[in-house]
Amino acid sequence: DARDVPATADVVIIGAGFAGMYLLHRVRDLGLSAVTFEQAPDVGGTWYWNAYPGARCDVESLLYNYSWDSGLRSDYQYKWPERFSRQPVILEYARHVADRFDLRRDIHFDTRVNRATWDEASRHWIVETDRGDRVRCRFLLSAVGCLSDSQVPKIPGLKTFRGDWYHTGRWPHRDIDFSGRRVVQIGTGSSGVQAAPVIAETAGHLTVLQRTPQFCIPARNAPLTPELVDTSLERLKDMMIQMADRPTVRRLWESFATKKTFDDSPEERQAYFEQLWENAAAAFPFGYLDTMTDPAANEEAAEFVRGKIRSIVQDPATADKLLPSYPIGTKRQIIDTGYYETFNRPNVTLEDIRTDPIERITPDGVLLASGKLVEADIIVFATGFDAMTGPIFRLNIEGVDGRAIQDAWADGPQTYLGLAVHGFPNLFLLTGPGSPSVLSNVIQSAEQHVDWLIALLDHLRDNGIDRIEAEPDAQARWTTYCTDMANESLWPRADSWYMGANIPGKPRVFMPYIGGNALYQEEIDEVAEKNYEGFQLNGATNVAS
Ligand code: NA7
Repeated sequence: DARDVPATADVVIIGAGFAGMYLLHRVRDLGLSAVTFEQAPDVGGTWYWNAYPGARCDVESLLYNYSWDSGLRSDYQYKWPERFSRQPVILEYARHVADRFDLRRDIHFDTRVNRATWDEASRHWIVETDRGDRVRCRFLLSAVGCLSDSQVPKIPGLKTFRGDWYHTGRWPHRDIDFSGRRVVQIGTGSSGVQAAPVIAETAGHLTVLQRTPQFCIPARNAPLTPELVDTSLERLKDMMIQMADRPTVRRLWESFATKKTFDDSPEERQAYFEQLWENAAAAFPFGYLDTMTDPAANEEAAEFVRGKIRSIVQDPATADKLLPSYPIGTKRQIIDTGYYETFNRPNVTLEDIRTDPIERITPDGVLLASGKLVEADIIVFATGFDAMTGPIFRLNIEGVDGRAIQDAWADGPQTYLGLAVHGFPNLFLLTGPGSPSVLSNVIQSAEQHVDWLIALLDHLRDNGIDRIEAEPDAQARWTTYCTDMANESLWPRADSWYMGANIPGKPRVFMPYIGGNALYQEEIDEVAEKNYEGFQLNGATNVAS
């Protein structure tokens, strides 16, 4: 094999997105040997795969980048072209980081890990790939991301379709020409809401098939002029501080708001919602302290947005179909650029497939239960991901006594700190279930996990410890704690991917930690300070490597 994959390493890292790249950099600094496998032909993770039209980050560019290298951050500060970066810009940034820190020499691209087996005798993981590689390592570090297992729903007849079809999360890296063509888009999450306005610009006709209407808040994207950078940095300063240094923030929503919904008079409330509509973007549901906890308060915010939809969309029947009914903020908050306006175009139609579901796909398009055939040259699946657990299951991890992680998590994911799993020693999950990653700026979450993990690896080495495993009690306590915290809020009330609700048969468990990065930092630091309380640390009885 000319690929030169070492047979042993201290660490195997899976994934070269933003979590994996930083991890590789730090692991090397520690003087440990690392092998990184990446299924894509390049770095970037999510930002490699989601190359669909309109793909854009919903966190501001000035926040959505690494903070661990001040030179890197300041070099880029005035380079981000827009307030919210487009996918190619972020991918370019990831490539720059890989080159700047010479990461590529330890990354094996186009290589998917398809098996990882714990060997108790030697206290090693044995990692295998689809290219026939086999590496023994002490620590297995998964940086596979939360939204990387794209899902094309099992709709009968897709194979018979005569046109082309694509999933937003596996978009080809070439131009797809929509001009004059009949496009059917299935799905109206963040991806669908970004894609539809862009596809509609050139398509002959676009039909959006909507299962659940969504609340979208205007992104207010804009070019980042030097002046805007300066004012934005001033505006975001608090947020940067809150994320890093404000452990007094006990809950995510407390970082943004100071007052409750009914503290304001109806007129004050209306005026405040207008302000949030103009400025808040994804923070809209956190404008008041109680939007995410009190159903009546939530309904005020929701009804305000419904009013906006009614006023933007000209055809009342279409506007009606677009009105969401779940508590606002409990599905991932979507920010948009011209989504509702798109339905005012003459070449765009909305079909409500909740009332008239998809029957099957035919050679000519999508057939609905009513017998209506929506003709298509191209089908775009913006149907999302098997979130959080999907990418981990695809690794086929077998822990102590050959137990598969799928079996350990049959009733939903159980972790300690969102990082470790009982029965799977020396395995760490970056941005895993039970961590704040998907309810935060995921780059910050990844940095938080990497920094903590690097300190741990250092500690283990210094103390000659070659086996670390989450204790079952600590894991049970953490899982219950996360669930209880979520149940204080309205989050579990929506059928969201946070709940596993988008995947047929997936256990309905609220997977993320909703406390936010600051509280979480406090908690994981405390565990470290107490000599990694909740972990079983074994002495080096068998240092075989
Ligand atoms: P999402 O947010 O999971 O959205 C997927 C969309 O596809 C959503 O509208 C789903 O409707 C719809 N969907 C999923 N399966 C089907 C089937 N079988 N039939 C019809 N419609 C379906 O994924 P995105 O890629 O948009 O965004 C993922 C995250 O990336 C996002 O939250 C940000 O964090 C970035 P549903 O609402 O389930 O009824």
